Amino acid sequence: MSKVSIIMGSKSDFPVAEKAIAILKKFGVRYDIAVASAHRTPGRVEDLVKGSGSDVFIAIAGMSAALPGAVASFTVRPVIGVPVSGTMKLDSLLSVVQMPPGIPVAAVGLDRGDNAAILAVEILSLQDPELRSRLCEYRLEQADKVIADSEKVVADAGC
Ligand code: RP5
Repeated sequence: MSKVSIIMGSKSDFPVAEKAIAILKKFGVRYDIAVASAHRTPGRVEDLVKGSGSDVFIAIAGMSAALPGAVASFTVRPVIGVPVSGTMKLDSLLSVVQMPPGIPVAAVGLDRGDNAAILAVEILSLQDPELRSRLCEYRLEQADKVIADSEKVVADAGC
């Protein structure tokens, strides 16, 4: 059974979903993915959420991005919203962040499918020590990269 369900408001959101998929694959977390629009197919959103056995949802949407909030309205499991950047940028960001009291959505930055997946893995790691140790390794990998980048910048600058 999937641990994370990714729902996109449109197929056009797939490039953002791909970032989440890459992280979930890296951590060996089972996931499923579907397209369901809060405005165009509200009943499908409800069916998908209520029929899902996943522990965490990642909802990806742009423009008037109601999808993460709609997903949250059908479950008490954590929902991570990913605003997709369009021409206006702030529209989707504010739509995801500005939830009314009582129905929270954890919002990540514009197009940050990767961060949504990392946050999902962090939530799952609360009950999974193996996942937690992989997260610690991932942090070390990032730190090593910063140090390597710094050394390269210094070398390239001829300091
Ligand atoms: C939103 O509207 C979708 O999540 C997408 O980001 C945006 C545009 O959708 P399409 O017109 O590409 O289907 O509902």
